[in-house]
Amino acid sequence: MMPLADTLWIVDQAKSLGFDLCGVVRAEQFPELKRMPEWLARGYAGEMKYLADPRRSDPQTAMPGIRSAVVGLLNYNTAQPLSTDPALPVDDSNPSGWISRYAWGDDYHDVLRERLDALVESLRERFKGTFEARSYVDTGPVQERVLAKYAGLGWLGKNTLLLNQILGSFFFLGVILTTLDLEPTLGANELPPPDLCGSCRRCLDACPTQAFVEPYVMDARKCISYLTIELRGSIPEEFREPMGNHVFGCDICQDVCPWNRRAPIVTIPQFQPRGFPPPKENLTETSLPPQDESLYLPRLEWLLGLSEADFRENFRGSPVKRTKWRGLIRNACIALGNAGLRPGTVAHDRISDILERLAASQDQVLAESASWALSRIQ
Ligand code: B12
Ligand code: SF4
Ligand code: SF4
Repeated sequence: MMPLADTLWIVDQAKSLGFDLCGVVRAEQFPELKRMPEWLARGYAGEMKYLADPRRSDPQTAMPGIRSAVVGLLNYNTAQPLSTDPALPVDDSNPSGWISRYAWGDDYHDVLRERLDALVESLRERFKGTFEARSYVDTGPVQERVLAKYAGLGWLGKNTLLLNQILGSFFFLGVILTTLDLEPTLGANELPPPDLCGSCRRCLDACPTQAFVEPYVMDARKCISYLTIELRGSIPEEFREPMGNHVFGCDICQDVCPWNRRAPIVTIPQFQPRGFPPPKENLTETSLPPQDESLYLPRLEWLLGLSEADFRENFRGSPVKRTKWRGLIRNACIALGNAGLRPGTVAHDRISDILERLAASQDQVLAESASWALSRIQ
């Protein structure tokens, strides 16, 4: 095994490349991973078939010759208020949707990959000889939170996320899997950070779709993040009303977490909410009044009116592109069905027109979602 000094050097190097924290862990089958077959057998993964890859249950099989994983953590806790903040502006005649904090700016996969690749480069400069080192952000056949826990970066909370006593949970994880035999960050007799959830159960009680079947266990099929991003078909009826104004992801089980209350704010430009200038063309007296648009509380009517070309342009290099135009419009329909629009208002007339057009679409999912929204606002 390589000396501890090499591990300390890697951690320093990761921090100098902009990671908030970094830890090294041996590739082993940690206890949490043994529950994976049962979790899958219960059907909790829904359509996320890739989660059944058996390598995900045992890091020793994730890459030929693997010995260690380097885990990098990057904070995305931008300054804007939380989705649960009672002071958020509410305008029934001009309703806004909620896009998850992680998706306001540039795609985190790209931001983290760039930093991880730079770290791999420095490993190649420092460590001579042949070794393999591959960087992954979500894409590797590993469970990043479990590796991060045993790399000493935090504990797995009742909301299933990794929490850190200082940083809370609004951060991303990325890993480098390597054949280098690195000394782990935690010593042989050291345990990972303790679980500080205690008797708290705020996340469990606040989840609008009751996605937690018990503390630490999620039925992902019920999570708004899954429903708005991963699910391709129609959103099951029972979840539509609980979805509220969510159009992409959900932050509620993190927003209510006491460990996020005093978490440090980041100013990384790539994670700040994207903004768009108001459209200049084809405005009439009855058009949506032009204003600067933002991915922080975007106007639902603006989202609903985006063409496929607008979508491609606005969401290039953004996490939102994952749900595709069709997914975002489907989600905006559901959110508008929940928005309490008052009949007889100009906004109601305009939105009804767009929904009626969508209800006549050849696309079954869009047509059905728009019809549902119309049935709720008429
Ligand atoms: C699939 C996935 C999702 C799915 C499933 C979520 C989940 N909790 O697993 C969906 C789409 C819902 C999702 C949502 C989100 N995600 Co996500 N997601 C992933 C991904 C790609 C894989 C995670 C995975 O393997 N899940 C599978 C299950 C099996 O894992 P599990 O919940 O830990 O299940 C274990 C426990 O239940 C345990 N267990 C303990 N007790 C018991 C008891 C019983 C009876 C059983 C059966 C099991 C059990 O055993 C299970 C197996 O080990 C990771 C990236 C990666 N490659 O790791 C990002 C990741 C976890 N996601 C992330 C983020 C940011 C989010 C969102 C915040 C995005 C958003 N705002 O919308 C939400 C958060 C929702 C939440 N509370 O988790 C971050 C988390 C960072 C952090 N602080 O932890 C990650 C690490 C991505 C990244 N690169 O940064 N995500
Ligand atoms: S992200 Fe939202 S829907 Fe998903 S588990 Fe957390 S609170 Fe529930
Ligand atoms: S809200 Fe409470 S129970 Fe949930 S993760 Fe945070 S501390 Fe743990």
